[in-house]
Formats: sequence, structure tokens, C-alpha cells
Amino acid sequence: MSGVGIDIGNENCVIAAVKQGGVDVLLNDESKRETPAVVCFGEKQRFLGSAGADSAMMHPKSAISQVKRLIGRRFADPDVQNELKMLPVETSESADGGILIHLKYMKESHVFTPVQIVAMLFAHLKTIAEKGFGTTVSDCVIGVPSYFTNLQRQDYLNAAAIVGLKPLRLIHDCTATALSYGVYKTDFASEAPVYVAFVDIGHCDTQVCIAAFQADQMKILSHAYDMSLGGRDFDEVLFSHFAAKFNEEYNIEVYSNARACRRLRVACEKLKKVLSANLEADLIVECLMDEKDVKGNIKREEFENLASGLLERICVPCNKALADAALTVENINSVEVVGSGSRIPAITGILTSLFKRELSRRLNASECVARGCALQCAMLSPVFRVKKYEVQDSNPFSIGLSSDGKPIRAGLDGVLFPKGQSIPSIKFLTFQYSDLLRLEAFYANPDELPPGTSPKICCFTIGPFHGSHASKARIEVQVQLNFHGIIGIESVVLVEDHVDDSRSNSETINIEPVSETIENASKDSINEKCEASHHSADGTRKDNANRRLHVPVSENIYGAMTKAEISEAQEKELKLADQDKTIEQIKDRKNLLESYIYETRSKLFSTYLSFSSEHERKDISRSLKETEEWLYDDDGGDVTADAYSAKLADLKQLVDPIEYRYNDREARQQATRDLLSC
Ligand code: ATP
Ligand code: K
Ligand code: MG
Repeated sequence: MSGVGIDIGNENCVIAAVKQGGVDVLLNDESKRETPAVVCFGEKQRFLGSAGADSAMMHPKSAISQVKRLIGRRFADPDVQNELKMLPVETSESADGGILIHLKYMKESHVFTPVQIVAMLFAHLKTIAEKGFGTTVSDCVIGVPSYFTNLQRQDYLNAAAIVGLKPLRLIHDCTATALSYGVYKTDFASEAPVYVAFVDIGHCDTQVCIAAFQADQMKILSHAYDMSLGGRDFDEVLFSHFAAKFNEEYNIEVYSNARACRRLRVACEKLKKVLSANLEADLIVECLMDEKDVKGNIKREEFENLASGLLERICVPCNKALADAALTVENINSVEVVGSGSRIPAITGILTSLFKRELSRRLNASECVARGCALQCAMLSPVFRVKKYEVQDSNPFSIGLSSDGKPIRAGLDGVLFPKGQSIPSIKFLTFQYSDLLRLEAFYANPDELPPGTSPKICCFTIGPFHGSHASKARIEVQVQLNFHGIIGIESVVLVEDHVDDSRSNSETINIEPVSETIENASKDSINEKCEASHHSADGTRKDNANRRLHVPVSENIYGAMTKAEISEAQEKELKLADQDKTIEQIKDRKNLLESYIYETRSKLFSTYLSFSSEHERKDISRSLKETEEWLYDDDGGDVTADAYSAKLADLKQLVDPIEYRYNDREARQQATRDLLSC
């Protein structure tokens, strides 16, 4: 087992795995390839995925969708406030400015963070995979939007940890798509790169990347995005159009009624899909409001006019990606369009004229992210052999480092990992000795960030240093932009020079790095470097008369969960999952009993007729009837799984002797037939 690739969408989730050389999308309980990203709290259990989408109709006030929009964001962010308006559940601000979701479930009040809800989606996909494989699944690669911040990435890792998934990598959605494109292409040369633009239009966002392909390797040159431009914005255009129209024609104010809004939105999304295949479409909603049935019609052309503003906006990230890659449309060899939001025909039109070429749709638009993730997972998994293929991704936001509010001397404005730097990367900084070193990581260019994003990322506290050290001591800090696109300190080493150094000044504590080395490194070479240069059994090392001591580092990612919070969430999730399992088991046992009653009743006067006495049949019939009545008496559903099993055992005790006689006769007849045919 190579692990799985996971694409959590705002609308749909997809899970894939590499099997016997090919990539398969795993089917959910309903044998579907896409699973709605919905968590719904029913009366006695949670409904996840497809079941969640189904029960959302019944329990609209406890159904949570599009939670990916909320993870790692701040409650006070105006854009988040808009998102929350669409979420029919109560929310509030947490102590650290995050989002809390309040729900009544099983007569108790519960508070969940978006991380916990995402964890539930992860758990559901994990279950789908485990059912498919018949083993536990933990290794995975998860797709993330390129505009995800450090905190959002950490939140994804924590959500995965809550449900026992182990992400080998978080990979940018478009990078995963590019990988699923490049790995199968054998016609790329080893010199001149082939440039391909990938455009992914999902439910809520648009992401673009430009990749350079060569034989057995790909390099992402740039990422660009519009975080708030996706399929749902086109739904909204239709929604406002018809809300106004129905107000005029039927005198109903849809906006004043949450249920009507929801139903009209659902109808508009369907209408949009119909318009992708037809030049004209009808919209009919029965009993939308005030007991009025509404009816409308729209031509594709009219829809395109209404959506012209959105259509134009698609060009913005495309042009940005080209500019950041220092390429023009003439350099691009192919434009691959993915994401189901791109199925609107006018989108093809606008992209075709922008890129001045026919678009290509070689990839499976809804599955390519999960497929690419599965491929990456197989590549990173030690138990799986896949062809050697190099993936070089690109850092979406410039990250800087400061100490005491002052940017360190590593390049302009303290930028340590500029936008476009390859992922992963590592930098070695050397500082002069101080008692305690505090470093702050921050986003250096607010213009690159989604609006509302805090530039503060995290702080590292280096030390304490034990014992007294000569002022000549220096501190070597290894900073890493890791495989997930998260910044961290890989190691800190205190080096004591035993050679007398006249440069040293015992009075000043110099927080500026005195030297800096920069390296782009693959994970392997990072590890090798650590092994080779620093580690030794006791953490100290003497060479060239220097003593090297490992120094502890503590890290605080602003807004992220603490270890204690993660284990608390793990326990809570286990409890909820157990509860769900108990209810599922009760349902299964109840079904078993029901079908046994039904089956026995039909056999009693047919198959079993000549193997039972009238007395037996009467007895059994009565018991069947009694059990059935007992079954339907139980409306509250307080019966345990064991109680159902006990009732089944009681019935079987009566029926088994007849079943035995019947089977016995069947076996004898078969033996006779076998004998005669010899
Ligand atoms: P995101 O990438 O934003 O997290 P996602 O991955 O769940 O979301 P997709 O599944 O790629 O999003 O796309 C979902 C969007 O595609 C929805 O808005 C849906 O209405 C739209 N869509 C699906 N089929 C069609 C179609 N035939 N015509 C137009 N739009 C469609
Ligand atoms: K998806
Ligand atoms: Mg998507």
C-alpha cells in the first residue's frame, strides 16, 4: 500500500491511490468518485460526505459545508464574515481571533473549530480508503491551495493528526495537477523545457500555475490565484438575477427567507450546469415562498452577459502567473484547464482568446488533483517503487525573519525565502552568541497575500543556553521551508571557538547574522547535510578545536493548536466516531433482524412447508409477529445492538431445526445426483 492522495474541495472531495502502476480513484459508499465536503450533525450521529449532503436537507441548521474557506482564518476578517453569513450555524470568535462553530448535538452544546470539521472530512475519506483496501491507511499527500498561509497549512497537518493520517507532503493543488500531467508524458526533451499553464477553476477559487517540463522533471515557475472566483460566484449571479425577477413577478422577497434562499441557490447551480450544455434553460421551483411556485427562463447569452465581470477576472491570475514566470503567451506550449467550475463554455472562450490557442482538456477535470497527490505519495513512500521524477515547487509568498522587530540582514527587508524560491529550501544563518535568541517569521510582502491575512507567522525562541559560554561562541541556525511549505527551524548549534578571536566583543549581543549560506535542497540532501555536519550521539562534537552544542528551539505558530489541544481534539473525535459506529451497528443489526423476519415468513409456507409441523409453523408465525411488533414499537431507538442480536437468536432457535432438516435433505439429494452421474 502506497498511501493515498486527498483533494479536499469546497464542494467535492476526491481520494486516489496508486495501484499496480496506475492511479485509481477510490469509490465512496455510494460508488461515487466524488464525495461532497459536508459534515452534518443528525439526531444521534454525524453524517459525513454523501450522507452529510443528504441529511443537510433535513438538518439545514447543523450542516457545515465549505469549511475549507474558514480554516486558519480570522473571525474578524470581513471576507470571513461574509462566508459565515452563508453558514447556517452559530459562530463566534475564539480567544486568539479564530472561528468557533457552535452546535447542539445529542442534547449537548458542542464547540468545534474549522480544524476539527476538516478533520471529520479527513476521517471520512480515510474510512473510504480503509474499506477499499481492507487495511489501515495513514500515509497520504494532501492538496492545498497555493494561497494557503503557513497557519492554514499547519491547521491541515493538525486536522490530519487528529484522525491519525500522516501527510508525507502538503502539495499545491496545481502542482499535483501538473505532476499528474507530466509523469505520463515521455516526449519531453532533456534540454529545451516545455511550458504549460494549468488553470483550475473550482467552487470557490481560481488557481493558475506555469510549469516547465523536461525529461523526468518538472519545475513550477509561478503560482497565481483569485481566492474568491469560482463556480459559486456564477451561481450567485443567477441567484441575484432570479431573486430580483421573482420579486417583480411574484412579489416575493427571497432574501428574507433562509430556506427559500437555499432552495433558489441549489436551483441556480443546477441551472448553471444545464446552461453549460444548452443554449437556454428553465428554472422551476415549487412552493419557493408564500406557497408560490415560481418559473423562469434564461438564455446562455444572457447569463454570459450577467457574468461578464467574473469572466474578465479570470484573466487576472493568468496574466500574473505569466508575468511572474517571465513568460508571454507565445512561450506557452499548452494550456490545461481543470476544476469543474471551468465547465462553463464562456470560460473556454475567454481563456482561448487570452492564451491565443485552443485549450487542452487532457486531464480529468475533477480528479487530477487527487491523482497527482496519490502519485506524489507513492513517490515519497519507501515501500513503493515509482519512476524517478523530480518535482520542484515554488514558494507563493515571500517570507522574512526578524529579531526584536528588526529584520535580519538576510537580503532586502529581511526576506529569507523570497516568492518563487523552490520548496523545500534551507538556509544557514550564523549569529553571535546571546543569552536567548528570539526570531520572528513574517510575510514580507502584504500585496502577495489574500486580503485579511496577518503578516505574522510564528516566533522561535532559541535557548536557553546551558552553562556560560565565551563571547566568541556563535550560533548556527538552520532555517527550513519544508516540504509542506511551512517555515521551521531545523536545528540550532552553539559553536565555541577555542581559538582566540580578536574580533569578538564581549559587551555587545549581536542579533544580526554574521554570515549566511543559502541552499536549495531536496529533502534527501537536507537530511544528508544534517547527518554530515552536526549530529553526534551526545549532541556535542569537537573538531578543529571547536565545541558544538545542540540548542533547544521552541516554536509558536500564531493561531495554531497547541499539543494539548490536538490531543483533546483527538479524544473528542474518537468519542464522536465511536458514537457513530455504535449507531451504525444498531442500524445493521436491526436490518438483519428485519430481513430475517421477512425471509423466514416467506419460506415458512414454501421452502420449509414439508419440513415443519403445523405446530412449529404456528409457533414461529406468532414469534415473527411479536418480534415485528416489538421492532416497530421502538420509535425512540433506545434499543441496543445486543438486544437486536438476542431477538434474532431467539427466532433462530425456533427456525434452525427446520432449516437443518431442509439442508439435510438437500445434501442427500445432491449426493444421490452425484452418485448417479458417476
Ligand atoms: P475548490 O477547488 O474551490 O475547493 P472543488 O474542488 O470542490 O472546490 P470542483 O469540484 O472542481 O470544486 O468544482 C465545483 C464547481 O463546478 C461547482 O461550482 C459546480 O457548480 C461547478 N460545475 C460542475 N459541473 C458543472 C457544469 N457542467 N457546468 C458548470 N459548472 C459546473
Ligand atoms: K475537488
Ligand atoms: Mg478543487
